[in-house]
Amino acid sequence: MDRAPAPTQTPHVVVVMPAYNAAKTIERTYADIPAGVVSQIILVDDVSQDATVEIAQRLGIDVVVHVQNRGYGGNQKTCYLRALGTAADIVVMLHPDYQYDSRLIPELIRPIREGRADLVLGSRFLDNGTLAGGMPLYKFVSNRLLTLTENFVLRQNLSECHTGFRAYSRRLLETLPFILNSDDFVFDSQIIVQTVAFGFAIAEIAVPTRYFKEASSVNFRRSVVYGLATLNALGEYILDRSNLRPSPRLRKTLPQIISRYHRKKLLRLTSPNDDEPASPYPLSLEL
Ligand SMILES: Nc1nc2c(ncn2[C@@H]2O[C@H](COP(=O)(O)OP(=O)(O)OP(=O)(O)O)[C@@H](O)[C@H]2O)c(=O)[nH]1
Ligand SMILES: [Mg+2]
Repeated sequence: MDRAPAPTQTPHVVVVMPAYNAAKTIERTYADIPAGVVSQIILVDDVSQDATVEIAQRLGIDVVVHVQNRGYGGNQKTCYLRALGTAADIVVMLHPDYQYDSRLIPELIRPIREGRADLVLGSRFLDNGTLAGGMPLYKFVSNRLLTLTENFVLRQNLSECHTGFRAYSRRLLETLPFILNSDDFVFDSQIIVQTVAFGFAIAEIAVPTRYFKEASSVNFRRSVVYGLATLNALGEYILDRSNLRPSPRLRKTLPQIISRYHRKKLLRLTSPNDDEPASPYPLSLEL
């Protein structure tokens, strides 16, 4: 895809936090978000069994509450729909478990601001502190192997495809049909595959690795399921590109799969045939 010209004005940056039992860490995560860079913070709670919602509300964060547990990917779908319902130019996904250093948000969004990329990944593998930061050895090895496979299949040169600290341009979120993705953790891998399939550029910045008890709930079994599901997402890409099994997830755009009525309200990328003007923000949509 052609690079968008570098925006001259300060972009409207919205941080979304997919939350699940984040009461012990949300305050620290919030405190580190740099003032003056972020216009709005949205937390989507996926039926936490602790005080996540109350604490987030007290901090002044915009909170969306799921009444049913939807999973990590389902949570992100609500995050991005909500973000698109605001005036966001750039959307940052930040885990509320204090695993990623939110002070790096200005660095994370820079490649998008400069028109160099539409997806930026905060990589824990660009410096040498990954194991020292506490990443379990089995996660380190499987992350490396999966990332190598993803680079090979997707023809990329990324150091880590499995980070939870990411920035997206609005036009990327308005294009990828992310609501067709999994509700589980593999959502993150599917977004990368879609980003490549739709021809957007990916950039990386280095972020420190930070593991501690509250920051990590994914155990060995869930990691294996995630790894296999990621390989499946790559298989889907290969079959689609070779025309053996076309995949709507890799071909249909978001405007093609949401209703015309909502499309006009939610998306800035309106089609030339759309006659009515887009509605003003804010809009509160979820699946
Ligand atoms: N919606 C939802 N979110 C979850 C669930 N389990 C974990 N999360 C969220 O998903 C994110 C990632 O999960 P973590 O447990 O932190 O994963 P991790 O072990 O740190 O993963 P790695 O960094 O890859 O090692 C966090 O923001 C959690 O709040 C769940 O069942 N539902
Ligand atoms: Mg974590």
